[in-house]
Amino acid sequence: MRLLLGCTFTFFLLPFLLSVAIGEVEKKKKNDVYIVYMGAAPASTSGDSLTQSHLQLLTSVVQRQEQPKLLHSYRHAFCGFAARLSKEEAQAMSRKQGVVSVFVDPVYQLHTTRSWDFLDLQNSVEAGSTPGLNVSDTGSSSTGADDTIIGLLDTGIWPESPSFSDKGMSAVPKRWKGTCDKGQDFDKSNCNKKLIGARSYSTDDDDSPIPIMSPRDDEGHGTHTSSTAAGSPVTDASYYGLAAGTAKGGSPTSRIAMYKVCGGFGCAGSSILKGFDDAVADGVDVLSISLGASRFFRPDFDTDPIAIGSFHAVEKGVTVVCSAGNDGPSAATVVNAAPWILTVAATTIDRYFESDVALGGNNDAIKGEAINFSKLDKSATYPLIYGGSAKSNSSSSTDQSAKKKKSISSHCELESLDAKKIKGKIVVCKHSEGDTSKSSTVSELKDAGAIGVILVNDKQSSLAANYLDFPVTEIPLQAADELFTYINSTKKPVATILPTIAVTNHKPAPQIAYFSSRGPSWQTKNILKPDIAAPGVNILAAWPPRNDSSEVPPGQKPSGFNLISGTSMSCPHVAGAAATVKSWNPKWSPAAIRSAIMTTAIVMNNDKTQLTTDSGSPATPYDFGAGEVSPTAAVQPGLVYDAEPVDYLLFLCNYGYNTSTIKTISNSTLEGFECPKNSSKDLISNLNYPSIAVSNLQGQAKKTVSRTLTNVGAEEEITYLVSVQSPAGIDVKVVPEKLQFTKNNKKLSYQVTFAAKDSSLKSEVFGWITWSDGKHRVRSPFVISSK
Ligand SMILES: *[C@@H]1O[C@H](CO)[C@@H](O)[C@H](O)[C@H]1NC(C)=O
Ligand SMILES: *[C@@H]1O[C@H](CO)[C@@H](O)[C@H](O)[C@H]1NC(C)=O
Ligand SMILES: *[C@@H]1O[C@H](CO)[C@@H](O)[C@H](O)[C@H]1NC(C)=O
Ligand SMILES: *[C@@H]1O[C@H](CO)[C@@H](O)[C@H](O)[C@H]1NC(C)=O
Ligand SMILES: *[C@@H]1O[C@H](CO)[C@@H](O)[C@H](O)[C@H]1NC(C)=O
Ligand SMILES: *[C@@H]1O[C@H](CO)[C@@H](O)[C@H](O)[C@H]1NC(C)=O
Ligand SMILES: *[C@@H]1O[C@H](CO)[C@@H](O)[C@H](O)[C@H]1NC(C)=O
Ligand SMILES: CC(=O)N[C@H]1CO[C@H](CO)[C@@H](O)[C@@H]1O
Repeated sequence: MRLLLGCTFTFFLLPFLLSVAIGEVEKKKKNDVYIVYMGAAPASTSGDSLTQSHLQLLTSVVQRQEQPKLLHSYRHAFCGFAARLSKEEAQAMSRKQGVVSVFVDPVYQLHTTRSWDFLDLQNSVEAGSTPGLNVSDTGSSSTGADDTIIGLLDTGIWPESPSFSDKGMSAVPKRWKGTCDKGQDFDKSNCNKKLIGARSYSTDDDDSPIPIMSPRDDEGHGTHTSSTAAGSPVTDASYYGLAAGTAKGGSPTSRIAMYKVCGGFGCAGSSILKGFDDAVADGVDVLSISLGASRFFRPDFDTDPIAIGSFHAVEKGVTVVCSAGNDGPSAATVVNAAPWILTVAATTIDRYFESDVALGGNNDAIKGEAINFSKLDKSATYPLIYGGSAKSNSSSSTDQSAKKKKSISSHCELESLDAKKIKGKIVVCKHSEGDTSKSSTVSELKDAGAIGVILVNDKQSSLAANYLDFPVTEIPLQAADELFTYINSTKKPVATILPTIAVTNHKPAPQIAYFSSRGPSWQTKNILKPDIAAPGVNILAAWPPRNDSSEVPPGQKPSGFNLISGTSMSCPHVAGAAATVKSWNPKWSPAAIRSAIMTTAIVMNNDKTQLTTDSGSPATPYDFGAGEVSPTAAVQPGLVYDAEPVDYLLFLCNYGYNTSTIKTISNSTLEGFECPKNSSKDLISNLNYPSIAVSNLQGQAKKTVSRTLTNVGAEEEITYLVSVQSPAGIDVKVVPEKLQFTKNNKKLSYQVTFAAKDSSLKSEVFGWITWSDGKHRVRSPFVISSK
């Protein structure tokens, strides 16, 4: 008899119930919401009977007076539910047969850097230079591009935005099973042939008679990401004249389905799972997810709603693209790093927002970066003062604290400054990481009567912060000498802050944004993460045109576009690319689509040199994965590294899950599945991934990994040759060095052996393995680490 019943639950098999004395539990405090994850949904059972069995299971554990309630029942892509449970009930639940894991509903965060603290913004798919597909380049005559559907788990959508116009689009594909939820300020008429689905999820179990939940976007984030992924072209888009051009999504012909899983508080794991469950059942092709756990939270694969939901989505052929997080530049900060996810890092684009400082005398202007809506005169006539020269002398102090005060006054900590000295002046402040936030410092100075602020950053940032109507610009410390020399050289220094202009063709670009989360993954060093990089700095895309004073410059109308930043903005660029690849190659698996995107990525910037971070240091695959996405090249990769769901099960074996857990997690028809006896963390490197990661290579050791390539090119008989870029200290041998594909041989394997030449291997080194037929270039990064 099979021990595991997957999601189904049968009473007679259950051991007696733990008697939790629950009738007595006071109703004083609401119990936490828990997620009960029960693995794959059985193909044959109807949704309603599953919900019924979930309710039975819940009732068997909960013995309170009131009837327990399911907050959500997951029953399409996978099985489980969310409900309020006491700790004891949760423990009892986790011992039930068929239950994989029981965990407190986590709250995840959006991966945008935007916040008042930092009001740094979002940047969207660049107007004008969208890396969209030039269809005439692909050599394909198919017009399949119409019918891919991109689902987003996000904050909702502003359906009236011109980016969601369905002008010229064909009828909604017949296979679509989604719906357009009715809610506050939202109904069926808000959906069209572009926005074909919209659902929203409540985390509240109070039966509310008024449908306050609605797919309408109260935040802006979901509107921005949706239009970045698949927005229709909008001419004359700009942010108050800045970044003007045509705004369009990465796959402007794709449809959009919004699953609103986030509110002002963040994104509940229970809603995220419901979004996955519905999106898979509705029939999306690609999911774009710009949110994740905090990097300190570290849920494992069976307690992370994104890992769970995406596993089952990928099992059903849906490509899942997620943001890597905004916790860079520290190492090991990447999230959403499961090997079935395509994980996206953020880069700059070749546009930045320049707001220069003009000094009195015969000085040149100093280049600064910020967005302002100020009304300062263009001639340098405003008095200028350095915060360090404006310190207050009110309190008597010891040498020590005087010194400290001087340093904080140079950083314009308000209590250290003499308001009289700064009134009516442009104030120069140094800024370091860990200081009071820039936006707070600026608003305090503004309240104290300053007429403008020049921030001197000791850390370069590629974000143009938005200070609305107050004149502010930011310059890097390296560029500040001239400013300080000038201030020192005269009794009455004067300056002005010039209007912001958008400078394009900026070099070098792309660069890795400092905030972009970095590899390696904390879960395993044998999978290289992140996978790919895409634009995520100062991205222009659609925005709800709300009258919100923190967003609208005084005297201006609300803007239907906004500039914001984050890996949140990078993710939908890649989701758009994935939809494009899928539309030209409808039969490809999520792994093949990922491979196409990764092996065709770009690793040079527009200066024809190696990618760097935005502070100028060389970047590595731990920063950008396989490189910057190239949507056009990804359509025709030549070869792909494919993988099936069973490959991910072997990964889970090697990672440490046992056969019985894995059989519950996965499609229960895989009855014969057993974890190999030799399962080990080392064998994770053998997952047929488009990059290679090998850890623990110490001393003079060797490690061999294998890979299999599938020919997806137009020619059946074709020969590929390998070339290797090896790092110092490592011998890399590929066998064979030539792959000859034929009609009967679409798949060919090769082995790579990495040998440490001496025992002095640095913590990690990187290299590249590239297969080429003269036309296609199939490139994989690798990382070898000693630990
Ligand atoms: C399990 O996999 C089989 C074969 O791939 C498929 O036919 C079936 O629909 C899957 N069942 C579920 C519940 O995903
Ligand atoms: C698209 O590609 C074709 C052929 O390479 C080229 O002639 C055309 O100018 C390109 N169009 C755009 C908009 O880049
Ligand atoms: C600080 O000292 C200067 C002279 O050194 C004096 O003119 C000024 O009034 C003092 N300010 C305060 C707030 O005591
Ligand atoms: C300007 O003068 C201050 C002291 O008043 C000194 O610390 C600083 O190094 C000088 N800066 C330059 C660029 O001369
Ligand atoms: C914003 O305010 C203006 C004028 O106060 C008003 O006409 C407009 O309808 C408002 N827009 C929204 C979206 O509330
Ligand atoms: C498999 O792992 C789960 C979770 O760690 C554990 O509860 C279970 O007893 C294990 N099963 C076997 C057969 O080892
Ligand atoms: C592990 O065992 C499987 C059989 O279960 C075998 O095919 C495979 O070659 C083994 N791998 C290694 C690295 O020993
Ligand atoms: C984007 C923007 O409106 N920038 C403004 C910054 O301030 C100058 C005046 O100093 C305006 O002319 C710009 O338009």
